[in-house]
Amino acid sequence: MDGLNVDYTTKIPNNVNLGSDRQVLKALEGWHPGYLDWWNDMGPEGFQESLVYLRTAVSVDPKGWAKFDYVKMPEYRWGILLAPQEEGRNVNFGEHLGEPAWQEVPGEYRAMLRRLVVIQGDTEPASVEQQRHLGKTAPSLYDMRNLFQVNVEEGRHLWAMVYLLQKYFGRDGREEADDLLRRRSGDADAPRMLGAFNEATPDWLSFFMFTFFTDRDGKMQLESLAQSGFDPLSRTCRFMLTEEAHHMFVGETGVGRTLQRTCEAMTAAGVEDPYDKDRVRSLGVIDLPTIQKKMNLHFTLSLDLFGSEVSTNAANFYNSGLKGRFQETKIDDDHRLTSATYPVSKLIDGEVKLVDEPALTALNMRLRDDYVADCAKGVERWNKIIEKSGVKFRLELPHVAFHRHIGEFRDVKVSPEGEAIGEAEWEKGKDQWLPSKEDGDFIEALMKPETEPAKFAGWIAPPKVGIDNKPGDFEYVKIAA
Ligand code: BYC
Ligand code: FE
Ligand code: FE
Repeated sequence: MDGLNVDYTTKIPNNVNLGSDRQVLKALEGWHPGYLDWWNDMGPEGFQESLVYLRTAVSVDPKGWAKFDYVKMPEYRWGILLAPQEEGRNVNFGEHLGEPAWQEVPGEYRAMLRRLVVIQGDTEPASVEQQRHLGKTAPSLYDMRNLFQVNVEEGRHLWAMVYLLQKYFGRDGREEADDLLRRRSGDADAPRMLGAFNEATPDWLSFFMFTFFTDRDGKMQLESLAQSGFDPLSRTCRFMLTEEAHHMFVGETGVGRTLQRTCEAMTAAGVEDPYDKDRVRSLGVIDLPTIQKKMNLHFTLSLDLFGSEVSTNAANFYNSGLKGRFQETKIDDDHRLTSATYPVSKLIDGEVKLVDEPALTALNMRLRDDYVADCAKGVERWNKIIEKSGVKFRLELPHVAFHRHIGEFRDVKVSPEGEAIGEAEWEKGKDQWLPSKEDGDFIEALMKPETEPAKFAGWIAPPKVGIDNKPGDFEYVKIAA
């Protein structure tokens, strides 16, 4: 049964032959109740009894894995789904280049690999925790369904990492799996591991920015881990990436629809100046400069997720064959990087400059560059929406040195244009560059739920097409009284 179709006869749906892997099945079944407790406590608040039109994977075949139906979220069949094993797959980079990919954990890399799996696993439940209050302010049933789809899939991503921990890391793997349910986003004593996953996601514009920018870090990291010489990790990440695409779709179209609605309202009311905040806001839509500020915040929080520009951890991950580069196998070089260099941005005499560093230690920087290029394409698609409406405004990604907490720029204040500035200038500018308390209050006041089919809150345009080709008045969530 290790293959395309998913076995639904065991309690935990899977395509990894859990039925004949009793020990791992038992460990997972032992973890399951704690997971459900966590989901009920920390998952979408107020909607656990509602019927949600969700897709569930029934096969990992690219054409057939999505099946849509109404389910109550706690009854969603979270499964263990790996992309099919590729015959004769090798380690494709680092010291072990050309050796057969590992089906078991190489002893010497055990600790490093476990750490990577735990960090990846930790982000998944964290995002569910961050988003748990959003159901109550959903701008439509369509959006509510998308939120819940993202949430159950992040839950499944946690299962994916827990499977690796329990199958390949024995006792300490089981302890790590328990700890993944113990930490909490934003908790003072037991926070989630990475910075961005302890931030609040207070409103729907944040949610859309998060799924655009932070889930896109997820995409880049999963792409790098999908290159792993540890084959089970690679296969798991390859399947997770198929789900990730929908998360980024939710973010991109969510922001796009917000922009569209703002521009439509401005045009209809004859407001030409996008900076005339009071008039734009009086139309019940989010002014474009505020959307830019939200973008600045979520972009920079996500840049921090790439770690330091120069990192020996990253070099070690690569040398060991555990974590590759974005699209490693498509890159035309030696895949060892023993003598190559890569330009890294650094602060020198108050100016941001590119300095060549050994390519091995610059891998975080390289992945971040690939990420920024991917983000920039999405931002241009947003700009097209604004342009088409005739409104004169452009969104721009801020400089990578702006508002950073990790790496080269964490101790300096830099403007969105990339100029090093003093504390006083920062204080003066920050409310124009990042969402202020007042911006947050305004957006919060707009977040009135819309729960009637076919209706949308006034600050966001309806989508062009429904999910699963459903008509506009489809009841995506049947809210339990
Ligand atoms: N916050 O050499 P450095 C996703 C720590 S998102 C706090 O600079 P390294 C998702 C670091 O751990 C993808 N701490 O960095 C999205 C290290 O600590 P130790 C998640 C940080 O290790 C949306 C020290 O600083 N997956 O899937 O090269 C919804 C020095 O580290 C941070 C992964 O990240 C931070 N931001 O790179 C749901 C993939 N950054 O060792 C899900 C796995 C660094 O001194 N993780 N530190 O104690 C990795 O590959 C790496 O751990 C990182 C950091 C890229 C995150
Ligand atoms: Fe995920
Ligand atoms: Fe995601």
